[in-house]
Amino acid sequence: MKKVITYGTFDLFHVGHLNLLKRAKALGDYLVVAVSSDEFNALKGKKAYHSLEDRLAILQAIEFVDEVIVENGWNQKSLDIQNHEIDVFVMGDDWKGKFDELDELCEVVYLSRTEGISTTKIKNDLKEVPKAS
Ligand code: C2G
Repeated sequence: MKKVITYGTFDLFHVGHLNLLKRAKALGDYLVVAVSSDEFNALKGKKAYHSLEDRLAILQAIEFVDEVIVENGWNQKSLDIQNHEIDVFVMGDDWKGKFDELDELCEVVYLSRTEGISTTKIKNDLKEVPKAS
């Protein structure tokens, strides 16, 4: 069984996240998704709209996601890869080059991001919507 892992906040879940997860799963047979805790997001300078509990529930409901774990910090990836016997580490290419050192443990793949959508764009676009009178 070929195991794949990917990491992210997955806040305001959108088609860019879905495309990434679908393509990550297509690289193997089993997909582990590590979801950033609220505390770790604070370290990343992000504040998710949805709680970790809700973000975990959404990912667990995706049929092709096989396992969901929590990401508590930058440095757990190599341990996760070893503990979960991961064959492929996947991230969107906004992270290209950032995790190359993991290629000592498994294949490292950066997939192109889905253009035109992001959690930040959703938040900004909604700010501009005139309030219903
Ligand atoms: N993504 C994408 N296309 C988009 C938006 C996001 O392919 N339009 C990908 C990102 O490249 C990432 C994943 O979806 O691989 C999750 O994105 P975020 O939730 O923004 O995660 P991020 O804050 O990048 O956290 O240790 C790694 C970090 O936890 C990654």
